[in-house]
Amino acid sequence: MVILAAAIVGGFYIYLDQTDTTNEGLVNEGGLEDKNKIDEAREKALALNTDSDGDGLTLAQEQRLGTSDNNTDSDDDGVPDNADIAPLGIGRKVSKTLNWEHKGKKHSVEAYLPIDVSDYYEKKTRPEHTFDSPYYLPFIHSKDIGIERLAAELKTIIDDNGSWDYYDEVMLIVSMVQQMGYAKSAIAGFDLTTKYPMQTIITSRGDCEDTTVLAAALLKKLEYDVKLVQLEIDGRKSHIGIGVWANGVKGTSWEKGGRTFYYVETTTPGHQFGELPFEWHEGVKAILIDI
Ligand SMILES: [Ca+2]
Ligand SMILES: [Ca+2]
Ligand SMILES: [Ca+2]
Ligand SMILES: [Ca+2]
Repeated sequence: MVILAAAIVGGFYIYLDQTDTTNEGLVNEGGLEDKNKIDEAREKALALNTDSDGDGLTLAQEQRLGTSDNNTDSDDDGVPDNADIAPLGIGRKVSKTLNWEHKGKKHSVEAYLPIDVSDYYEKKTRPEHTFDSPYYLPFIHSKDIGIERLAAELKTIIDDNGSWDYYDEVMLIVSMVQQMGYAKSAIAGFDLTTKYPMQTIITSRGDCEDTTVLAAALLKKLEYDVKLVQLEIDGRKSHIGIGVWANGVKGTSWEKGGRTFYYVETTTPGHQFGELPFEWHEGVKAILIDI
């Protein structure tokens, strides 16, 4: 016999379709379903509010953007999801042609510069300037898709010129940087506002610190053993260049960690591997900075 009954529980009517007098099973079944649904909704809401990858965007925000909550940089361009104006890698890009001469030959590369990446480096807060390794590392090792592609283009030029030796390879990269227009004070000093490599490429100019950071970043990406060389006269830090590991070259060098590093100037065209500009020959002290 089927008994239909209604009861008021907590102000709501619950209709009971009973097939036996105990009706216990059916009442519990309906209540359990509702409870499960509520729990499910609550869990979903909580999950939407979590930030599993810790990039500052919740799952709900990542879903709206189309990014992943298990990846802080969903399009792998070096810009975190929460700072990326094109987080899915479909942003605009500008191209910059870099022309220079090396070993009597003209070279040209088209630098790929995504706007979302340059925007990020433009807005990025800079650390307080110090003359040491921890300060320079973020500038040189920043994962920057524009610089990575430029390094790959330079590697192709090197590979296509099978007859070049180690010094020619290093100087192909350095001479590209040397031949960029440089800020007026390039050789005279620097302004303590370090540019990220991408910014120096975009403006194609910088002081000695900017060109040194750019050259070091490109050489490092191509796995050359490089240090920064901070030059001091009378205790005053006046100029900066790079030191590149080599054996038995003529020129100015210093020892560090059992290896010899030769000075390489990054600002002015024409300076060769191991050539310290004459301005820095008298009473100069060099500090080699690991990068
Ligand atoms: Ca997240
Ligand atoms: Ca993310
Ligand atoms: Ca990104
Ligand atoms: Ca992006």
